[in-house]
This record gives sequence, structure tokens and C-alpha cells, in this order.
Amino acid sequence: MNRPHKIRGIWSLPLSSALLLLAFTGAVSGTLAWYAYSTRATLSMKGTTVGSETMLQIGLVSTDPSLKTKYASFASFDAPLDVGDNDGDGKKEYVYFTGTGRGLSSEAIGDYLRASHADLGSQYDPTKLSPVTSGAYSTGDVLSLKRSLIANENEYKEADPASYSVLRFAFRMSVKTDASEYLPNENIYLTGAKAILSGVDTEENYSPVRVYFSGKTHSYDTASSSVTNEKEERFLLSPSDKGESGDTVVAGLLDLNGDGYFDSTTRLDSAKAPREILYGMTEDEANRLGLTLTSRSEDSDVVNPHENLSGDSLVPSTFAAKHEAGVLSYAPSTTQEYDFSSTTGLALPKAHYLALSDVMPSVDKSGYLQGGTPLCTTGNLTTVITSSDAEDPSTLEEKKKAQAKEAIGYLDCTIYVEGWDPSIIDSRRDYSFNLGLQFQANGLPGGSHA
Ligand SMILES: [Ca+2]
Ligand SMILES: [Ca+2]
Repeated sequence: MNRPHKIRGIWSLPLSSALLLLAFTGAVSGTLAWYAYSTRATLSMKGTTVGSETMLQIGLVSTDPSLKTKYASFASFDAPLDVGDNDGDGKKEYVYFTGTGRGLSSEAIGDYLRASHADLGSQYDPTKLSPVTSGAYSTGDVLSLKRSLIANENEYKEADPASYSVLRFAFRMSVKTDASEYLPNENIYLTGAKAILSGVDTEENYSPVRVYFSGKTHSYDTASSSVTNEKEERFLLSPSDKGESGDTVVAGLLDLNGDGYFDSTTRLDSAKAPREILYGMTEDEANRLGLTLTSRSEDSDVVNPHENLSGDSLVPSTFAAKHEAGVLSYAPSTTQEYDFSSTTGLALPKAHYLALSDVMPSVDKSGYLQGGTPLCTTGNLTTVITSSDAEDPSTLEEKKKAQAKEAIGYLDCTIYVEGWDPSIIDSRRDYSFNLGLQFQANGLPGGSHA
């Protein structure tokens, strides 16, 4: 749930004002960074050592084979592992594992992102995210990010890939003393996720950050020696909320052109009575909800349909504006307002997100992770190393190489700022946030467990 976000004394233009920036891109292109939030993605990783020699490795998947020579931040990484065309897009991928038990530095993540936006050259800044939106989203959906809306264009368009970050992780469990070097079929869990706004007097949770996870999980049935229950896990996570899943309403009235009135069709369509635009919805959808259009002879006072979420109210912003005289307005009457921020009542389009507690496992007395939702599973080893292989160094070498690839579990992760989150405020536009993620796995040398 989004919580009321009281901002000390300062108003406070909610994030959709991000939309405002883009509406004015032509005019204020010199200040494009104005709404870009810095991120230092300090992804940390902790490998559980059950038994003593099992360690979780984290790596990054890239199509660039030369990250180690290009970037000092990759110097301590293992040599790139050629995993072939891992995702079937016709291009080869390389996996860069950090040393066993080590996390990914924010520098390495920044360089990795730079490499994946090489086409943009120095124009791309990996520390900046610009607000985008998922549009309506339910757990299990494939994420497709849309760019911020433009005044009077009520249509979602594909987001610019430079406005969000995609990190493709690889995980592997290594067993240093075992004959087989890798632990197959182990679930990887998220055990920590936090987005903190920095640069304010007290560090606060930062609610508009969303992390989309997409990975494949499976179980391994020892009796039949086969992989079962193959599944694709896809969900949005809000790393800032303290334990509750929730919804972001991704439609409503906005003042994107900054004239103090909710945007309307006035200038676009003179044949039809001018009416307010319900961004994020078609007129048909609005009609189906039974929303009423009210005609006004006078301007209303400033209305903020997100007042209960943004914690501040009636200072004009993208979310807070007036209904204009002579324009049909979406309100039950001239004295009542629809609550466009509410996730109950009106069947508005919503983006559903989970909280850490929804996916995090618990730890039992013996230190096992139990329950929770695994994000991905390390690979099943189909290459078998037998005792006779030890006498044939070249075969052994080949088989170990094959296992090093088979043992990997993949997890794609998209980090973005949700433009419809009403708790982003203008006064924070120059701050940055830190995002931390922590992954863990069980690991018992000798096999998987339930
Ligand atoms: Ca590929
Ligand atoms: Ca307007």
C-alpha cells in the first residue's frame, strides 16, 4: 500500500510531474536531468554456507565479451563464460561471475549498464532513471514499460530503454571440495530489498522504485532423476514498503501542460464539447466505469485526487489542479470528487506490486530457508562426471566446462521509477536513492532438498 507521505513543510509536486517535464521536453531540454533520479544500485549478495564449502556466486550476463578489459570494476571478476545464445535472440551471451561470495559493486553495475547502452555513448548516464510506467500490471504478466505521458496525448508509448535499468543476473552454487563442482537445482531467494532516499535529513524509504523480476524455477525429482514443476516467475516488487503488497492506480486526471487546469480536449477537438482527459484510460473504459461528466459554469478550487496518498493537498501540481469552467469534468457533481487514487471502489487500471515479505523465505532452526517464492533455480547438471573421467584429463576438462554453464540459473531484473506513484514530490528531484538487493540460497553439498 502506498502510505501517506507527509513532507515537512515543503510542497511537493508529485511524480507525475515527471510527466510534466516530458511534456515540455522541447522547451526545457537543457534541464532533462531535472527529474532524473540518481541511483546507486548497491546490490549486495550473501551466500549461505550450509555445510562449509558451498557458496553462491552472482554474475552479470552481457553480450559484450570485453567487459574485463574495458572496465577496472570488472578486473576481479572471473573470465567471461561463453554461454552461447542463451535467450534465443541470435546474439551470444557471456556471464561474468564475481569471485565466490562477493557481491556486485555499484561501479560494476554502472559499467555494465554503460556497456548495454553503448549505442548512446556518453549521452547515457547509468545513475539516472526517468519515470516510466508499467501501465496495468498483474503478477505473472510480462512487463512492458511505457514512457511518461505527454499533455493531451492519452496514449502509452514504449519507454526509452535509457530511462530504466535492466540487469541480467546469473547465479551458480559452487562446491569447492566436492567431486562435482556445482550444486544443481537450488532455488535462489530474495532475502533483502531496500530503496532508500539519500540526501534528505533522515533517510527514508523511497516508494516509487519498482523492481521487476523474471526468472525460471523448477524442482528436481531424485526418484525419477528428472526436472519437474518448471515455472516462470514474474512479479513487481516495491522495495520500499514495509511489508505490504499494493496497487498503484495508473490512470486519472493530470495537469501535464502546467496551466493549472486538468488537461482537456479543448484544443484538440472543437466539434465535441470539451472534456477532461482521463489519462491511462480510453473514453470507453471511463464510460464503462459509469463515471459522470459534470458541467461547470465556474472554475473549481484546486483539487488533488491523490491528496490522501501524497500527504499534501492543494498546491497546484501535475496531480492537483482546477476543473475548468466550460469543460465537462470527471466529477460526480460540482461539489463532489472521484477518488482517482483509490485502489478500491472504481475499477481503475492498477499495477500490482509485491512486498519483500510476500516472496522472502523464513529461516528454520537449522538455518534453512523455507517457504517464500524462489526467483530462479540453478541449472540441472545433465553432464555426468564419472570416476573414470579423472583418468582422462581432456574429457574431464570438457565435462567441467559443460557443467559450469549448465549449473547457472538466470534472473532478469528491471529497475524503474513508477510515474504514477503519487508520493514522489518535487522537492526531492535533486536527491538520489540507494537500492540494495540481497539474494540467498540453501545449499547442501550432495543434493537438493525440499
Ligand atoms: Ca542472446
Ligand atoms: Ca492543463
